[in-house]
Amino acid sequence: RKHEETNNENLNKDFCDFLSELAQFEKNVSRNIHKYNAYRKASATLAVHPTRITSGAEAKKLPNIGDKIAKKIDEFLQTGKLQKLENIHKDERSQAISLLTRVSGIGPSKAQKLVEKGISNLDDLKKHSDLLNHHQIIGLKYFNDFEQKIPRSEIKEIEKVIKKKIKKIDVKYEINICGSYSFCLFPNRRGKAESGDIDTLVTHPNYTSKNPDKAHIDSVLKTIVRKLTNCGLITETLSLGETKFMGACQLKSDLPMRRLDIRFQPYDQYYCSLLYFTGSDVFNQNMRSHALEQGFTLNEYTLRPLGCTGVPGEPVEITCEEEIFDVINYPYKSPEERNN
Ligand code: DCP
Ligand code: MG
Ligand code: MN
Repeated sequence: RKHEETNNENLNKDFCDFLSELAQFEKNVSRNIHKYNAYRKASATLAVHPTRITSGAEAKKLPNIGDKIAKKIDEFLQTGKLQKLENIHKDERSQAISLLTRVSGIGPSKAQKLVEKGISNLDDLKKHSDLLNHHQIIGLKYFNDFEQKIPRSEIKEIEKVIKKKIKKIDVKYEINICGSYSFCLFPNRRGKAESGDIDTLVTHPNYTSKNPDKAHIDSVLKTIVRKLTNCGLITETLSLGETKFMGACQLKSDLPMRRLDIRFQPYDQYYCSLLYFTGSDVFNQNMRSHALEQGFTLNEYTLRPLGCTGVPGEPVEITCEEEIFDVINYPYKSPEERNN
């Protein structure tokens, strides 16, 4: 398999690490989504750069790296650290918010509110479970489990169970495990890929957005979740709607609980969903901006042309992923190449 042969060592991993940490800080503490995106994109650029960067000036020639990040690279090269991160590490409020956002279901805004109530660690949080919803309570319960990366081999096993159980309901279901499993996000030398969760996309030719059998669609995902719960794979439901399930699963009792996402999408929107759910998120952002430049709006459901007034027209009919790239004149990239 291609991903297992990939031998791209990230020669700029130390830069990527501090950029990712800065990104997380901007997202969770400062809540500056623009800076978050800037750091994420810079990190993604450096992660695939084939040579070791030796100066900020050299980095600045690459896409997504401007003056400020170039300066940080110089500072890191000269001092081995970043003063900005040193300061963040010393700041108790920042540390508390960062920790709490690692609980599944707790976002930056909730974390901030909790910290304002004097909650700064997981023990405090356990004592105040009255302030948490069901998702957050389960997120706290399985904090350590959910933090552990899932080996590719385990996802393969879970994939088999999911496919078998869903196909048993109806063989016409199409099931795809997407997200970071679909490619190697940051392949290491041994090609061991790991994922944060399991992203499952499900569709069925009888369900299209034009012919929505409302009542029936409503029961589809619930039936799937019930079957997967009854067979012991799904252990917790965090949220369950018509098209989106968030929960936990466990392959064997001696393995950690894993985060499982399932999406049920109409057949005619399947390829836009597949593209979206395959990611990465940075890749999606870049592709969407390119689509806009070409006069199209792309989201997880449809690709639509923008009229001169900027109003989206009827969705373009899409029958495979490649077609989406074609329509917006974007060079095709296989999932392995969609890291940024
Ligand atoms: N996605 C996106 N923008 C977001 C969140 C998600 O475009 N803000 C898309 C791209 C992701 C996919 O959904 O690849 C799945 O989301 P995950 O959060 O599960 O991310 P990954 O699967 O890529 O990484 P991980 O291994 O951490 O699960
Ligand atoms: Mg994922
Ligand atoms: Mn996910």
